[in-house]
Amino acid sequence: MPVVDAAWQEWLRTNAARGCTIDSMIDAMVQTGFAADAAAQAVRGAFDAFGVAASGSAASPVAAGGIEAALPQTAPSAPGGQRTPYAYDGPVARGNTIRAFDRDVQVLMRCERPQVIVFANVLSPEECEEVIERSRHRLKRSTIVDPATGQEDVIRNRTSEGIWYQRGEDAFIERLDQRIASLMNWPVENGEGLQILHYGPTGEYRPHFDYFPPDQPGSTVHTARGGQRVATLVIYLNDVPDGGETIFPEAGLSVAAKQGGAVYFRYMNGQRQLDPLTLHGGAPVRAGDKWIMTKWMRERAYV
Ligand code: PD2
Ligand code: ZN
Repeated sequence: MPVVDAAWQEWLRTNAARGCTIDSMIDAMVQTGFAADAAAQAVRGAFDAFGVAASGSAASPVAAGGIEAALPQTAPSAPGGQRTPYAYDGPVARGNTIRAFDRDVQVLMRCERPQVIVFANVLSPEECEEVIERSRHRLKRSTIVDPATGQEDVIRNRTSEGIWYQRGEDAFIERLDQRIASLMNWPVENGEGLQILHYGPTGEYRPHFDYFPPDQPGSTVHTARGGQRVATLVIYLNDVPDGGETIFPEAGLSVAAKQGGAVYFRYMNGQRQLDPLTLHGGAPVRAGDKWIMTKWMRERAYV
């Protein structure tokens, strides 16, 4: 089930302020997968929190002038006013083994809706160790993009520390960039720099979308360079003894963190539709710690 994250908070605030009715907002949330009681609680909470006078049912006029109640704007999980179902396509090669630049990578699992592919052997154990050792002393508390402003903030939904490597920063990073681009079958210049994240015990990343919500004003800051994100590859740099899976709550899917393995998911297709089924998160680490390396690909060159 979806969660009332920062994007939903913003949606609740804006639509309450626009004069939408409680009932119409609850309906919109239920249509995107919320349980009715959870939606009712979130909407009533928003009217209380933002001090907006509630306008009752969808049939009642909203304002003193008798104006019809505004309809809620598109919900965060139905991006861009998308009416037709998401059309699944994808660039990743077929087959059980994929030659990715300088390495043979095994395919362990493919899911069609959402499009998720699990790989083994993307990095060798030695390469994983090298990335961890290079990064260990440079970690900073992770930030997240505030959808309203586009600014990067430390937010409690993500309890991890991280660093970024510029694309092609040195020969080692460049080789990894090339291998990943080859595996994702997307131009290397469309990739953001690699991000390394470390989660300690209990560390987690609550469910979110990796694409920038088109309806949020803050997204334009991020899509100005390279356009929208289209796909993600999360590579696991160590084995996590318990917890720390990458979860896809809408698909009922979870991927365990195994050293050198990776999970790929694609959320923007060739028609520029966005796939809300790619809601995903990092489950709490229950034992040990968790290191990942993430590559986000854009629609155009990210320069
Ligand atoms: O740590 C993860 O498994 C994870 C899950 C979902 C990381 C990210 N998203 C991310 O960095 O976007
Ligand atoms: Zn993510």
